[in-house]
Amino acid sequence: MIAIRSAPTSVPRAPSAPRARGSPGRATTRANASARRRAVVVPPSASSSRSVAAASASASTATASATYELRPDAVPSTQRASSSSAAPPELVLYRDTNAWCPFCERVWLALEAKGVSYTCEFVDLRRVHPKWFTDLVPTGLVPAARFAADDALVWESMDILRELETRFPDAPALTPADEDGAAKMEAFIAREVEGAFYLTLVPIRPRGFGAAKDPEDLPKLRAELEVAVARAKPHFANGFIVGDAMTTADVLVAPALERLAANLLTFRGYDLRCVLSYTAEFEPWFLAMEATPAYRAVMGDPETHNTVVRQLFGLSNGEASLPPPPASVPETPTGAKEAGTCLSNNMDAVVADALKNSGVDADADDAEAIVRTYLETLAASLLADGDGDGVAAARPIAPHPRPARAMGAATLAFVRNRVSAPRDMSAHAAVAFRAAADAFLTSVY
Ligand SMILES: N[C@@H](CCC(=O)N[C@@H](CS)C(=O)NCC(=O)O)C(=O)O
Repeated sequence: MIAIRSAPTSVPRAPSAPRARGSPGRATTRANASARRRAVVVPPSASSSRSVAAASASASTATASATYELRPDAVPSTQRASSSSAAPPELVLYRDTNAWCPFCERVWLALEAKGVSYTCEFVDLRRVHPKWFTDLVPTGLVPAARFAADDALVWESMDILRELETRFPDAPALTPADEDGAAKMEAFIAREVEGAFYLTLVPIRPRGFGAAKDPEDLPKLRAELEVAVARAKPHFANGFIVGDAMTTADVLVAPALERLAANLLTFRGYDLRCVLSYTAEFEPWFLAMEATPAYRAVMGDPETHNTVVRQLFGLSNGEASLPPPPASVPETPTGAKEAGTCLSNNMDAVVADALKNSGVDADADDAEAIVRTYLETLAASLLADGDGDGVAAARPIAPHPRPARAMGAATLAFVRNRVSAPRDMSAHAAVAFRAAADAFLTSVY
C-alpha cells in the first residue's frame, strides 16, 4: 500500500540567482528574446556516487515506493511531489501544478527511468506566473531543473534530458550503448522530434488536424497526419523506438503520443492505437512503454487528457460529446488500492472541494456529512478486498434517503470527473477510481 504523508502547505521559496542559463522555449512564445540561445550550463561537478548508485538500484521499482503529499494550497489533490528514489535529491524540477504539461512529463519520465532523486516545485500555469519563477527562468516556461551539485539551472525539456545523460553516467542510460543504436536514436529525434513535419507536431500545430475548427479543413489535415503516421510507424512496430529499452527518443514523444491517442480518437474519431489496421503498428510501442514502472508513474489516463482539452481548449459541446476515450489503461487491484488510499488520506480536502465546486447546496442540513459519507463509501469500495476485477462493488448506502441521494450522486459525478492523473494519483488508480464511482452511481437510483 502506498504511504501518504501530510506536508505543510508548499509555498515555493524564492530561489537564489541561478548560475547558468537555459535555452529558449520552442513551443510557447513567452520567451524573452534575450534568452534565445542554447543552454549554457555550469560544467557538472562529480555527482554523489552513493546517491546515484542508490538511485539506479531503485529505478526498476519506481512506482512501488512512490509517496504522495497532500497539497492543501492547490487543487485538493495528492501529488507525488518527490521522486521514487529515497536518495538525497540531485535536483529541483520546476513543473506545472496540474501535471498537464507534456514537456514536464518528458523530464519527469527521464528522472524516474534513471532513478535520479529529485524534488518538485510547482508553477500554476493557469495563474499569473510567480515572479520568483519568471525571474529565474527567462522563457517563463516549465520545465526547468536546478542541480544540487553546482546550482546550475537548465531549461527546455530537450536540454534537461541531455544534461541528465551527461551528469549521471552511473544511472540507467537513456542512450543506446552501441554506436549504431545511438545514431538511430539521433536520426529519429532529428526527423520526428525536431523536424518541420514531425509526427507529434502535425495534428496539433496551429490549425492542424487535432486543433482545426473548420470541419471543411479536416479531410486535408487528416491526410497530412496519415503521411506522418505512415512515415513514423515502422519505428513503433517492435516496441521501443531503438533497441529493447526506453531511450531519449521514446521519452521525447511519449507525452505527445499518449495525448494524441486519447484526443484524436475522442474528438476526431482517429484511432492511433489499434482500431484501424494501418495504425495498429503503434500499439507495441504503447505496450512496451506502459510495461515500465517509470512510465506508469508519470502517464495520464485518456479521460484526463480529454478533460484537459475540453476544458482548457474549450471544444464545443458537439465535439465534447463524441465517443468515450479508449479503455487502454486497465482496472487493476493495485490501482484500486492506490486510489482508495489517496482518497481516504485526502478526505477532508476532497469533501471541502466537493462542497465548494460540485454544485451541491453546501448550506443544506447535513450537507457535509452526506458528502463525506458517500466519499467514504467510495474509498471503502476501492480498498475492499475485491472480487478479482480490481474494483470491488460499491456497497450502496441503504436506504438512499432524499435529498441525500441527490447530493451523493452529484458528489460522485463531480469527483469522477475531477480526478486528474497523474496529478492526484497514477493513471491506473484514476481509472479504478472512475470505475468505482460509476459503479456506485448505478446503485443510487
Ligand atoms: N520548448 C519547451 C516548451 C515548454 C512549454 O511550452 N511549456 C508550457 C507548458 S506545456 C509553459 O510553460 N507554458 C507557460 C506559458 O505559456 O506561460 C520545452 O520543451 O521545455
